[in-house]
Amino acid sequence: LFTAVEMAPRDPILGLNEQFNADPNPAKVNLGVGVYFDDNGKLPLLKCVQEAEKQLVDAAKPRGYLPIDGIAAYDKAVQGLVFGTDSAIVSEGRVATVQAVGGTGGLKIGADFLKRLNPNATVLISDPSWENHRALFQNAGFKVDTYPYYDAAKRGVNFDGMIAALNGAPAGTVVVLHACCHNPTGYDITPAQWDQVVAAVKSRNLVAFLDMAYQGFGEGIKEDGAVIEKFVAAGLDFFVSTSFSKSFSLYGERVGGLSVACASKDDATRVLSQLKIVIRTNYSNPPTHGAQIVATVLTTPALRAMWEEELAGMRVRIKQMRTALQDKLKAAGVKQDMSFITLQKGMFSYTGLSVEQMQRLRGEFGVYGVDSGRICVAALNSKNIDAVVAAIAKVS
Ligand code: PLP
Ligand code: TYF
Repeated sequence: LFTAVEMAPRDPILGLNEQFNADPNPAKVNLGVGVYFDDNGKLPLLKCVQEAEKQLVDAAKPRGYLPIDGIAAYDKAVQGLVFGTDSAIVSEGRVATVQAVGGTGGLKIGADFLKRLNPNATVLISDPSWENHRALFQNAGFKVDTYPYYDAAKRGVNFDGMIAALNGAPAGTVVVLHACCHNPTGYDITPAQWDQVVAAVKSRNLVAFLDMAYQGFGEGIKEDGAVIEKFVAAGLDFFVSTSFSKSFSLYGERVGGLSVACASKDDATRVLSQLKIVIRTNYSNPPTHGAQIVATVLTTPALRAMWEEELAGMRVRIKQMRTALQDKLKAAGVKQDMSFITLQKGMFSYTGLSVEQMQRLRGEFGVYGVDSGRICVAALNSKNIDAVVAAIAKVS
């Protein structure tokens, strides 16, 4: 049965992790995978999470099956975060939200539902995009193409190319958009450019699928979610996937969601019923623990305040690392203009370094980034930054 099974390629980013773990170099630094580490290089366990977990353990609740769409209080909290608790679309019941197995699970539920709804649509992802977008939508049965995004020469977004691609896309095309903190480049579009994207989606009858994996890592929870309001204000039906992997440092708990913004409560009710079929036929119902932590934190004012502060702490530390990286590279004699580092948002920086330079960083200095030139700024800290800067200066 299995003799003809071909060896599948490794995920380029997760594969890099394996290579890092196997490297005996004691000075090695992992800037590959998109994970936030604190200044001691440790994966944080947030205080708000520990506090919520204590409460949950003390309550010693039995573990029955959750509803197919997850914990109701969790879904409501996700809606509040994404659309605003007081928004009309939420109070009118026009959003269908389900708990999902991470942000990836949210994308996959949405992709499977869209495939039933719109089977011949093409999916457009940014060029470049998160490694998994293409494979996920392809495996859901879609043809996946790209819209221009990164302009290497300009060190920024090729917005003219992006908007032209959207304006040239046939009706029904699904457009996957990074709501904030673009992965892998770190370059976001401006609010005025978002207005143009919303207008193109509307006039061309496209389907927007917003991937929000880094809410709170750019400028703030509300600021990073502002783009959602623009799609709502335009009266569009659209999809939003949410991930709490990074913002709660709950990677392995797989906590995420999918929200579908609808024109009416009646639409939302029918959409929800279909999302539940997708879930039921995939994994029946979601796991309890992670979502219960997030629901507890988001609905308990003191814990929520604690979370917002801890999230702000992560955001501020990343920004400090960006400034330090930029300044130190200059001080180390790197001639190129590195001011783009502090213009980028979120966990990643496209450094503009070539494949050869990235490979030298890895081979000669044990500094692991992705071949594309992407480094995870959230893995820099006051102890490893000088070694990273010295290595980059040597290959520049
Ligand atoms: N979307 C983007 C853009 C990401 O960078 C990630 C990162 O992991 C995800 C989705 C998936 O999130 P999760 O780990 O919650 O599945
Ligand atoms: O881009 C990253 O590094 C993160 C983590 O298949 C990740 O989003 C990478 C690859 C993958 C799943 C998660």
